[in-house]
Amino acid sequence: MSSAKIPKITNQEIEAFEQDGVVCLRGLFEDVWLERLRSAVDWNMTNPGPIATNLTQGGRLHLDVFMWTRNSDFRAFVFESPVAAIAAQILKAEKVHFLFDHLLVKEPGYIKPILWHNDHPDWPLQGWNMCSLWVALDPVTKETGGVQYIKGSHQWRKWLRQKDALAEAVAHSASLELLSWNMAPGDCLVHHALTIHASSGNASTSTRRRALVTRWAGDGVTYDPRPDTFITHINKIGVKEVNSIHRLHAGDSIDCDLFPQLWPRA
Ligand SMILES: O=C(O)CCC(=O)C(=O)O
Repeated sequence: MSSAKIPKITNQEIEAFEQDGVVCLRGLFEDVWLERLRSAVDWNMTNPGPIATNLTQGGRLHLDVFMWTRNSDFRAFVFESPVAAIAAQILKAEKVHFLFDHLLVKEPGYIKPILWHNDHPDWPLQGWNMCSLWVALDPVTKETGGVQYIKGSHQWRKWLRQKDALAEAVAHSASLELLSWNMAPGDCLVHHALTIHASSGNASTSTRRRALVTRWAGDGVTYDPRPDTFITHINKIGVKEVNSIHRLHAGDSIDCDLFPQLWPRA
């Protein structure tokens, strides 16, 4: 059991998440966590995992996933910080499973946008109660590549991938309301797995944009090993936890070592 203080998410914040598909929660993570994560990010950028992505276009983009299986600081954040308790409150869940962590570093000058999409299509899961917690490790503005969301778009229940031309067309429809926030380090966005979102590159010449995203499933989520999800390249991460997912069948609950249940805490 962790000694981390558990922040109370208000009913208003939970309602904003349910209605808008995203909410910005302020100042939830103490500096000690942020410092620990920034050091872990530095480590990860010089020791990327087997399915990390590094692109250089102007500046550098560094993406990695499942760092918790290889690094004790990322693991401590997931298992011991308040993230699981926050996800449980937002999803009003009796229990939550951790899905994976996802690091997105946009260095100054990186120009390529992340196009409109939502997250669920890439996950080998079925169910409604899934969200991501996007934690800012730097000050974030639209200029440095902050995320923008289409308000209420989770309610459309559409799956959109970045490659779908439809996603761009939909996002540019004049009648839609976009949501975005300037953020301080330690602020956190929580978005539903079906909320459509995008971000620009990092136009700053000096400010980094490091974000750690953790992805969560609440009640009623089941396994759905569709071939067009991350399940197709999961073996490449080469860690023992992966074996556990291969014992699941379509429709099973997601109790396995790769998706540990972290709320309630053991
Ligand atoms: O960090 C970004 O710019 C995009 C984040 C994103 O697409 C996600 O968290 O699903």
